[in-house]
Amino acid sequence: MRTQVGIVGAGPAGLLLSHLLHLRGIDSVILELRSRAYCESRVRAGVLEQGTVDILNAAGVGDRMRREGLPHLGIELRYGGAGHRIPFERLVPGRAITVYGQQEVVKDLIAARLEAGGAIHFEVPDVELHDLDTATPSITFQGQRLECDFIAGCDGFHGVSRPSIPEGVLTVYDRVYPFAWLGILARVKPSSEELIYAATDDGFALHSMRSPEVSRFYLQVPLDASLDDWPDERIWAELRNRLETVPGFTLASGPIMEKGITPMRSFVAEPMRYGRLFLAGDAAHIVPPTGAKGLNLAAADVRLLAEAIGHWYATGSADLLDGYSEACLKRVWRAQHFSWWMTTLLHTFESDDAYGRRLQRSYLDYVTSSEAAATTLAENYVGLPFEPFGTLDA
Ligand code: RFL
Ligand code: PHB
Repeated sequence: MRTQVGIVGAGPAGLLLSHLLHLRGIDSVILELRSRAYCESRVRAGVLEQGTVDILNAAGVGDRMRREGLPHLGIELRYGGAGHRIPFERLVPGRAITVYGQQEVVKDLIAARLEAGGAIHFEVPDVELHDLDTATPSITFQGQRLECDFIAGCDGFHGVSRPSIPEGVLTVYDRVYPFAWLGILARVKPSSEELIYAATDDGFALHSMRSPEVSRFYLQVPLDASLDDWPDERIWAELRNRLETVPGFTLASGPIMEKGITPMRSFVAEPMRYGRLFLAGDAAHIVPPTGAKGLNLAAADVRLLAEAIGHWYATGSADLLDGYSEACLKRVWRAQHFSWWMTTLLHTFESDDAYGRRLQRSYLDYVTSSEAAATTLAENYVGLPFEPFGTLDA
């Protein structure tokens, strides 16, 4: 088998890349470990930056997102017995976020790829990458060989692409946090119109949503927490404890449809390239979800990768391919800092002494009282504008 771009992974990065390449007349084949049903039901991110919404709309896959997505013009920071709104409409006029589940983005992209005759192979277990430092890289799986001009490693943090790069090529930067997030999806009307990021002495909680009937919540839990320790009643009690901290707010509960625990980690591998293999999305970098940046970074990476590969086919020049990693990493590091900062601002660190807790409180007070500090949060949260790259405008 032969294709122009072999893509490992049918998450948001791989699917969107395949679609953006298709719009440029470039052929690709996606190889995915899991089933289509699994990919379409994996509950993860929910917050799309303005730039991500723009990419999906420009690519013609934004119809359902425009109908069902929930545009938000602010978030609430809740601590010390009061709520403080960060008003995007005043601080970053014209920019907003859209709450639309990652699995809905994945469904829309899979549908668009299949409708356009795109090749996605699901349930492919034994992908291996070969000859990455030559002009004829290839992928083998289930006794078959896929020959490519380029390979895109879009297979997430635990995929095969990054480990296929020889030892010594990548520099890895990472930080592991001493807690995890327990996330639930519940069939209940959201108790708030906007997302609530709540910092309490008992830990962080987040109130998010997916639709007028479905809410999404997260609780900071110990790193070694197990779902067995968290029956539904305990989850609701702890959510009430951390969210019902302002006068007049009561949290509605309902049947829990999904539960999961995610450790929190920051990670970057540089450069995001080895020969003809290009890494994109979680395969190259992950952030703790407090800043809601992971999916958005994946979309920003493949926007540049599609442009760089398109430029190579159109002109024969490798200039943009050579600039890909550096261009991505600039945005990646800004998001790394913002995600670390939001995590540090809002979580309880057992290692913190009383002095550390007072510093945290002082910074929260600053962010919620200073226009300058609130603008810093707002412009990072809604997503900084793209920089020019090739023919792509800012
Ligand atoms: P994905 O989505 O992990 O997709 C990788 C795909 O590769 C497949 N794969 C393989 N395929 C073939 N062969 C192999 N050997 C393979 N190994 C793996 C996998 O099955 C999968 O289908 O990576 P991608 O495309 O880079 O997308 C990244 C995002 O999924 C991720 O960054 C976000 O979900 C992070 N994230 C959030 N990001 C946001 O922008 N906003 C948010 O609000 C947000 N909230 C979150 C999050 C992630 C969370 N978890 C569970 C990690 C909330 C949570 C709780
Ligand atoms: C979500 O709705 O899943 C979500 C929202 C905001 C975050 C992380 C996750 O920071």
